[in-house]
Amino acid sequence: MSLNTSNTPLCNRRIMLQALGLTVALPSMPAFADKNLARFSDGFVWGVAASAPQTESRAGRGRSNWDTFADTAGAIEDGSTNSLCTEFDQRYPDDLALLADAGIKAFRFSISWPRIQPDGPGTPNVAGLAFYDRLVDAMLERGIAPWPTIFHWDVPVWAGDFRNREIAQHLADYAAIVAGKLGDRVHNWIVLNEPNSVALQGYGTGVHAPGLRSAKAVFAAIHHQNLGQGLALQAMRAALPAGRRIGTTINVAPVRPEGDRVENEAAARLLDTMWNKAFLDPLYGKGYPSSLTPMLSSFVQGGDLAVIATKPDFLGVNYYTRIYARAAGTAFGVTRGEPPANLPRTAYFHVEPDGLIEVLMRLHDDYDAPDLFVTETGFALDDPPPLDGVVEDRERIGYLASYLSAAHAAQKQGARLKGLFYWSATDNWEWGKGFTKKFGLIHVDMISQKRTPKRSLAYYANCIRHNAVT
Ligand code: IFM
Repeated sequence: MSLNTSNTPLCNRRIMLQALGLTVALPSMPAFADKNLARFSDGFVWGVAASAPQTESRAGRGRSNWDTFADTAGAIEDGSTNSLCTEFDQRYPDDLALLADAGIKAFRFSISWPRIQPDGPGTPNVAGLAFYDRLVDAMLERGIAPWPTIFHWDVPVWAGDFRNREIAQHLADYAAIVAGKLGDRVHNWIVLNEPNSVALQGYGTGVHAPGLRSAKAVFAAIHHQNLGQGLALQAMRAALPAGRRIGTTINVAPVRPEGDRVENEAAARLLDTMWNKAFLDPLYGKGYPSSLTPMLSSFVQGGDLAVIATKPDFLGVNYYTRIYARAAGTAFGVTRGEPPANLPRTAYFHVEPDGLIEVLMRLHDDYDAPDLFVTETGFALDDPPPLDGVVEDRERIGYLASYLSAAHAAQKQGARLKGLFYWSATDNWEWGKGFTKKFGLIHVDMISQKRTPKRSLAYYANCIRHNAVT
């Protein structure tokens, strides 16, 4: 089945998105008169996001779980590996210059754990820390606030995996080292990225590292990531100067039943519990959902839930699309179903801007109205090749406008939304999909490593200038 929507006329998509109650400006249309712009609150943080294992090369770091996975025949869709990615570790000055020119105010990147502790726990790699030192300084020099994520999925091989409880303390020790080194200049931190993706896709469906397919391993990975999150947050608070903010990021998705089969409704409730509530509920002091207790009880020790409930200063939300659930004879009784056929689709996910309002309001209503940042949202498209120094990605602009409008609508409805980071700064290595999915505001030719800005970067720059959806 083709996921390409490039044949859908822009005007049809605009009508469809307007039907969802969202204001959409497509690039071919004149911008709203200034007074009508949907403005965000003052101080709204406009950023871009990326991660070390998707952009940095392997040079100068230890081996990771994702190296092992990527080197396994057949694991990566296009047969690529992560050995070079976008060579961000060498080329970051060029990337930062393009982002600074566009007025990007914040860069969410991740620290590579195997670069800091290549061979084992304890003493860190001086050269690895020095690299992030330079990177942070390079951002600050260009007026870009660094927003590091401590753990964006790359585990050093020596640390094992999340079936084992010890990894939680290893993660906290590593987090404290990084916070101690960069905390004088870095004001905002994110501990984990999407522990739900790691648990379900890495330990359940096996499409991500470490490639396991085991229900028991999923529950171990849920609990040991939650525990590592709490321990790391405590260790970082102790290592950082006062006033620093530490959040954590979860990929929060509304889960809907596929079609109208009644058994899919229970499947959707179960998937919502595992995907969203297994992480959010204990983080906000509600403990684990009771339906999961039997599967988690062998992993939970006295005091764990109090550690996990260490409250972050903000919650990072990655939102791309809703998830559809279908009842199935799998170990979990549920599998991922198909979205309604009429939804527009990018080259990867389908497009549901109103789901972002749903997510942000749910977090506001159910989890103590936390400060929220959309730490990722973005669109993989089959972009045209660069022509005369630019990539004309008009479709991305339309989708981005609709998601920004949704974020704005949630802010108007009371969600304490403080910023948004587009995924991703550049095209990069999309895990098991290799280089086939291109999310960037900047095109990267993966052979020559040449960077070319896309039209969407200029669009995003314009939104930043007006602090509004334009
Ligand atoms: O590329 C990923 C990122 O690493 C985590 N969130 C989803 C993105 C797109 O699939």
